[in-house]
Amino acid sequence: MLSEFGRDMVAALANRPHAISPKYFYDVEGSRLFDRICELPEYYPTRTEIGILERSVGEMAALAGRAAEIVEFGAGSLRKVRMLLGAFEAPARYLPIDISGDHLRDAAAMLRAEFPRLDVVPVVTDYTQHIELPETTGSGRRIGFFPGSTLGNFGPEEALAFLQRAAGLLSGGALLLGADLVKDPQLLHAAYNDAQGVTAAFNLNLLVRANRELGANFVPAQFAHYAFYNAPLQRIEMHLTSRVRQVVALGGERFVLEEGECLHTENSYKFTIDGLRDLAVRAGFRPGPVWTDPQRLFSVHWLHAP
Ligand code: AVJ
Repeated sequence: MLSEFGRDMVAALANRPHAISPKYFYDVEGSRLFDRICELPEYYPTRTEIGILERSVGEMAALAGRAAEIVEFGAGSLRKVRMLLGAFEAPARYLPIDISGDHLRDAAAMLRAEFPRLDVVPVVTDYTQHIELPETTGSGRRIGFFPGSTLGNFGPEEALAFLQRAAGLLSGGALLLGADLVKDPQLLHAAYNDAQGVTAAFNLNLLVRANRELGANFVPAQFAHYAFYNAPLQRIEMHLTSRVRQVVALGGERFVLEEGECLHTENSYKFTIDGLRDLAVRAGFRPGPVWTDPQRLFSVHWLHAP
């Protein structure tokens, strides 16, 4: 029996164009490589968003009010949410949503130790699907937190559908959303083609994971990391390009990859501030303040959920 990853990888190899969800990047090694990406000189989003939060978390805290419940979509590193938990007035609950149960348990334990008065309620689920949350405590507003521009992994329709569901879950509260901005293509290109090759290793690790977890026989050295900015579609595309004609065995089937054929592994959409606010309005939010850095590389949006 193949896992969801197995079924999606078989479908990716069987269908043309070959494409798979970027959610499969994040096994233990993939998460470690992503943490290294966030430290790279070329990868500006993480440090820029942290700078924005540092400067403006006081204003965000005032908007959130007392005893807020923070719902984080995809609990990656705790660094950013710690900033909110430290600045908000007596936050009541933290509900991190993540597909990795192990990761969530570790994160929950750390935060309980650091914030003894905080009720930490991990929710193990795939936030790209339907989400069920426990009842609110009714003490304060429910504030969603979706940093890092992870929204950019969704296509326009999926992003709209996600935001519509988030608006429903957060009704009466708000969503605090990080969105990477459209900018000079050279800066975007460099951020996904770093000199140390960490992004390449992150992309290729998908094949290593498939070999280990699915018994596939990918030879990572026979694939090239290929990332470029598709300006008309406002997105970075990441692919793994077959360097030679090769045959891959997976789940009892064999798939031919021609020389130069691509497996599309990620889209990372970039936004304009107005484009993001329009999208939020269509999803049922009422846009509030937007914060950016002086170079306008990245944006953080307060979106009221009526
Ligand atoms: C986690 C989806 C925001 O799109 O920049 C980083 C993932 N991929 N380098 C991004 C990623 C390659 C990242 N997100």
